[in-house]
Amino acid sequence: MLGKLKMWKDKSKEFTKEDIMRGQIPNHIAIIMDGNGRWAKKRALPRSAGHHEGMKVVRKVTKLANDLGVKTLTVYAFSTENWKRPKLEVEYLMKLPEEFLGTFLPELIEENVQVRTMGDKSALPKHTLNAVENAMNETRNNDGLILNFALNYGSRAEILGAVKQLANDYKNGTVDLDCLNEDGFSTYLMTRNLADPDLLIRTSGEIRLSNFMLWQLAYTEFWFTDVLWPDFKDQHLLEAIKVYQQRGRRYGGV
Ligand code: V0D
Repeated sequence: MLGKLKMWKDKSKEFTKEDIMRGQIPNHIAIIMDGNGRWAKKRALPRSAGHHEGMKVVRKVTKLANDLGVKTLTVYAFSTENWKRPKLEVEYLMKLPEEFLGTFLPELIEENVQVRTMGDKSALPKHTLNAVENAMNETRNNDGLILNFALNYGSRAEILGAVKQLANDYKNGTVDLDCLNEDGFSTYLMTRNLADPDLLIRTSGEIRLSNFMLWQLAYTEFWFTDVLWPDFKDQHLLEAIKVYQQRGRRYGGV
């Protein structure tokens, strides 16, 4: 096929794990894993093939992040908007947690990874929910990397839920508005026990947040790439962290 020229490789952008580990490692990395459908289309494969390939990349990235000492990895697996996709595609996606965990849960346990989720799990099919809850139970006492799957997650729904819960607590008299601050409010969010992300990665060339962690990303460094999620390699994660390390983190001060 024409136009399939190999892209120029910039050697100055290649890093080893050891290079990266000499610098500051982000505690929490969040990833919008976009481009699975486009990856499949380029190969004349069904979209499901792209999702399946993307699933394997989640496993690889989890391993590298854990090796680097990242504490939390949040991945956007299914958004509240994704229900609008064709029924068969949604059904396929809902089988991926079982397949992922059926294949990788023993390794995750071995590596001391803790599986968690955020999002409205009540709408998930029973078979999906069972697999996910089993993994959370099996890894509950692990204290290595937290692998946090955003599943049927939307940030506005999360914030609205928090506000409703807060209004309820106000009515009950269990919250004092004069004492409520940002930290207090954030305990109503689904990320209640997690630090805010230090680094957000989005693949596939889209430069937007798509309703992902709007509150939590207030001070986060963003790294966007044209690479499609199934093509995302260790080297890309290392490059994203390198860029993070080179950016001064200033929080709007001097
Ligand atoms: C498809 C690319 C792992 C993005 C990654 C239900 C879209 C592969 C999981 C997974 C999906 C979720 C929970 C869990 C263990 C694994 C997953 C979905 C989609 C949507 F406990 N990959 N993955 N879940 N894709």
